[in-house]
Amino acid sequence: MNKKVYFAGSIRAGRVDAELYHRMVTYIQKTDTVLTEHVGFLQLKESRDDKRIYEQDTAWLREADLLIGEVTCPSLGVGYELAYAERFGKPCYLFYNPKKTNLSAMLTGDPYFHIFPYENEEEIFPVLDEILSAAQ
Ligand code: 6K6
Repeated sequence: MNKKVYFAGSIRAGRVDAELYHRMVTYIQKTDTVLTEHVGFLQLKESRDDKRIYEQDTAWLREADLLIGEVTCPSLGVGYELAYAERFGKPCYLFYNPKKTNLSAMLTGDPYFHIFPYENEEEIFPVLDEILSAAQ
């Protein structure tokens, strides 16, 4: 309860799953704090102040209790965030739909990451409950 969650999902790499991100962020916000709720916004006001984005996001990663990512849409930014979170010892829980993507071996091959393949979106929410109710 009331964990600080860094939610990671594709932005410049494509917004095909933005509605799913929105539903996941809204679900997490029922019990916990999402530091990066903008990832789930349906209308993005894209900023080009990239230095500010990098500095804010890396500060939030250091502040977060855990990272939850939806990684079906491959994103360089999300990949960077995962390596950064691992470096700072933040637990990382990753969801993806294997019917839509072949996840990188750099994630599936790294036992640090907790990876949850799903076929239907409804499978995600009970797993989120378990993740968020576990003591860190
Ligand atoms: C404003 C509102 C929504 O987005 C913006 C401006 N852009 C970004 N703001 C904050 N974080 C960002 C932005 N662009 C990328 N990121 C971070 O990288 C997010 O935390 C995502 O998890 C990840 C996405 O990387 P790309 O490579 O797909 O953009």
